[in-house]
Parts: sequence; C-alpha cells; structure tokens
Amino acid sequence: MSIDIRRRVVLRRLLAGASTVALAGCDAISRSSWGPRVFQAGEYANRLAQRLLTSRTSMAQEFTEADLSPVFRSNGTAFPDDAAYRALAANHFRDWKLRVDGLVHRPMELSLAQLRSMPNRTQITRHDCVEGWSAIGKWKGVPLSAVLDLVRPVSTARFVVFHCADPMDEAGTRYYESIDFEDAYHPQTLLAYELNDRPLPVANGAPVRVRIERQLGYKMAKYIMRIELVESFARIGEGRGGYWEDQGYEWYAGI
Ligand SMILES: Nc1nc2c(c(=O)[nH]1)N[C@H]1C(S)=C(S)[C@@H](COP(=O)(O)O)O[C@H]1N2
Ligand SMILES: [Mo]
Repeated sequence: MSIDIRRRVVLRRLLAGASTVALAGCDAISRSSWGPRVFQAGEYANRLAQRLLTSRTSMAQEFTEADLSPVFRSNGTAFPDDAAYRALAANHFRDWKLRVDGLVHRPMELSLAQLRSMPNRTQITRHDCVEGWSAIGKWKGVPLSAVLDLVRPVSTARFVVFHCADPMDEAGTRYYESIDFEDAYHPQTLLAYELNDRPLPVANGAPVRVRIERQLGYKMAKYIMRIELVESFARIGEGRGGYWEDQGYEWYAGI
C-alpha cells in the first residue's frame, strides 16, 4: 500500500467513526430544535474530509507520448443530431462562434481562430468514464482561465455552465454541464481544440470540448456552443447542474 492510499484509509476510518458517533444521537437530535444545524455540520465535515483526501487544487497526473491509447474512443453523442451543428461541421467550423455570457462584465463571441491565437497548454491525461473505461489522450487547448480573464466575471458569479449542441431526448434537451470556479481556474482546465495533435474529431466534441482532469468523463462537455456564468444552477435544466446530474449522477465527480 502506498503512503497516500494508507493515509486515505486511515482518514476514512476516522471519518466513519465520527459519523457513527453522530448517528448514535440521531433520534434525540431530530426531536430537538437544533437538529438541522447538526446535520449541516455533518455535511460540512464531509466536505472537509473530501478536501483532506483529495486537494482540489492539486494537479492531475500527466503521462508521456508512450502512454497514449492507440484509439481514443467516443462515448455518448458521436455526431450531434442537429441541422445547425451539421452545417457548421460541413464548413469545418469556420462560422462557429463560442458565446460567453451571463454574469460577466464583457460578454463575447469567440471564433475558433481567436481561441487558437490565445495562450495554449498541452497535456497528456487519463480520461475515466463512469461506465468503466479509461483512455489516455493528448489535449491542446486554451486554459478556461484565459477566456474568463477576457470576459471578467462579476462578483456574484459562482459557476461556469457549458451549453452543448447535441440534443439528448425527444424533447430536444441539449447536453449541459457545470463546474465551480476552483475547477474553472485550474491550470489543467482547457477548452480543447486538438486531440493527439489533430483538430478535435467530431466524435470527441468538435470544435471545442472542455477538459476537467480531476473529474469523471461526463463532466467534460463536448460540442460547446455557449458558456454561461451563473450564481446558481436553479434555472439550468432541472437544477442539479448537468444533464447526467439531473438523472441522478453526482455534481462533483472527483476521481
Ligand atoms: N455534449 C456532450 N458531452 C459529453 C457527452 C455527451 O454525450 N454529449 N458524454 C460525456 C461522457 S459520459 C464521456 S465519458 C465523455 C466522452 O468523451 P469522448 O467521446 O471524447 O470519449 O464525454 C462527455 N461529454
Ligand atoms: Mo462517461
């Protein structure tokens, strides 16, 4: 067992102990007026534990060219069933514009050429899908932080929402996802436009998809059309911050 894993085990045991103690007093607590505050404190302890176990600011592991998967498979949508998207794709996304708006001082529309002329970062990382597969790919893109610096979020903004091109159901609900500012400003969070030294394939989210390297695959929205800054996601989809979150997945999908 590595020291890191052992540290996690020890922490988990400590925490399991703490919650047993809390539960023992449950009945009495729920009958008293200060009950709800205790549960909030419990939730706070859980979040604190998460931070101790995996620091949110740490970097995800990066790999070498030798580690690249022979194929980076596609999952979920592989070609959005949307006429406007297909027209953009047919013209190699020359007319595509990324709209960045919501709680920002300076809403903008950025072309692919503009994004490509901004500072960029390349990283080789492992993608983990909740369905049980992983792949290592090389991503190049503009750090999301650079785009946020251009539009300047207003002080009440707390989350970054990605609106995608692909309809997910008969009603036409499109894929959407969201992250908080800790992930939005993380140096490995990219608006990626290249995979393995080539323009991002349609199957992997062309022209631009987000990389959020310390979370699971479903957070990494493909086919991004619009980025919206919000104070809460109460008015986004069904209010849980993402297409899969609204079907019951966790909002923070840490790995
Ligand atoms: N717009 C959109 N983004 C999406 C999905 C999707 O269906 N539509 N699937 C998600 C899931 S579950 C995974 S694992 C990854 C898959 O990325 P890939 O197609 O590049 O393998 O994209 C995520 N982002
Ligand atoms: Mo996934």
